[in-house]
Amino acid sequence: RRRISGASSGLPEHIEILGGRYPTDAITNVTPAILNKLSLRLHTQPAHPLSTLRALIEAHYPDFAHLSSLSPLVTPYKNFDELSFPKDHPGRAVTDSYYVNKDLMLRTHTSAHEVEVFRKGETKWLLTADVYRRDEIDGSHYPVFHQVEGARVFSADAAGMKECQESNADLAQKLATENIVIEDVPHISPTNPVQPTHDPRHSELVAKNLKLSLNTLMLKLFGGVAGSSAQNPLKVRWIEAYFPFTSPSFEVEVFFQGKWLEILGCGVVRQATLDTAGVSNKIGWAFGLGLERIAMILYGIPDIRLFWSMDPRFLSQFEQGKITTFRPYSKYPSCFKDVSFWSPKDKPLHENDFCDLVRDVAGDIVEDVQKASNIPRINYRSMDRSLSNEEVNGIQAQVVSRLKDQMGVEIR
Ligand code: FA5
Ligand code: MG
Repeated sequence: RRRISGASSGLPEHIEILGGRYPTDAITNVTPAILNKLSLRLHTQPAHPLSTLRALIEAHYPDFAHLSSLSPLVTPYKNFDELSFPKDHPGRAVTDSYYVNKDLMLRTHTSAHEVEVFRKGETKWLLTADVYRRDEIDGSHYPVFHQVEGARVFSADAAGMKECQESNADLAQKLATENIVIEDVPHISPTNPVQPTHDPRHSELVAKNLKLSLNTLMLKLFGGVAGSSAQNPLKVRWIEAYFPFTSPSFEVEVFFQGKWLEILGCGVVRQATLDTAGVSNKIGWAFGLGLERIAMILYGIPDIRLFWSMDPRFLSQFEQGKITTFRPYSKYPSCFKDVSFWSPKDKPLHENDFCDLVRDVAGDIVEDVQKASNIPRINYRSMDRSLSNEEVNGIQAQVVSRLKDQMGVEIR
């Protein structure tokens, strides 16, 4: 375990984040490049594709509460423990998540807010937010992306189940069309079990409501895309999944332009979550979907970095509430640089630490980091302009010197 910014490299004792001041410690690994994104909140920027997509999803759930302004700073307890993540879950590692210090982190998913929203007594709600994960660098991975969490709970009694059945009948009508083909899995199975405290009939009804609700959402989002025959009929595939905070659990994939695309994870909410929230008398479902992947498809946006572009050639193409096809502007030339080094045997350099360092130095002009014969190769390319040799060489020199100083590697 190592830090991107060690004390030796000038990590201050405190850092300012969204107007608060927080002490750093031995696991602090947030970088300025990441902290600069916190205030942008793309999902609320008028006319931004992510904002239009959020609004479309909210319009599909008109009688749900729509939340979108919760702080990304959460305790690891909220992000993981409240949701029944085991103590040794890999997502908790400093190589996978961003920590301000041992008691505060950037949420890795919108599920981090489930307990607090259920505790407020909300029974039907959507929550949209920026989420943060340490990851590799390429055209479809970015350390910040956006999720919409959705949930609905019913009272766990005859009245609640009647409400659920009525909702199921309503939704089934909307799906009585030739325009969607659904590949289903059983609501409950030995590998995707009902929770011990649940009546299996209740769990089945709730899982069915979840599926109907999301199938109608998929039809609305993907069913009407102009100019492509690939989604007529739209093909949706349900797959058994596993999450520590739902059971049974599912993933949904949509067949689009020749590929199955994972859109979301979901399931019947684990009763421990509802107990912690003080609403033990409820039973319900939750889902979490990624906005970027859907927006890339609907708008034809080829690179996930574009969402962060301030270039008018990008931003001026969009109008709030309208999905239009992105017109790419010219691609500037790329410049590859290899970084060959030995890392200490006892402290091998983690790929995510390498990528974060590169991202911190180079920002969005790094397109991807690949490996050529096991040597990391950085691909520099700006979305907005031509890079000069001097500029790339200067950035590369900074990458190399920070690798030496902070990561203790030896450059070959
Ligand atoms: C989750 O984050 C769960 N919280 C989802 C959930 C909510 C399950 C409620 C059950 C109940 P996952 O890590 O699979 O699960 O992410 C959910 C979705 O976010 C994915 O299906 C995908 O659409 C999107 N996503 C995940 N990682 C990335 C990434 N690196 N870049 C862009 N989108 C991503
Ligand atoms: Mg997943």
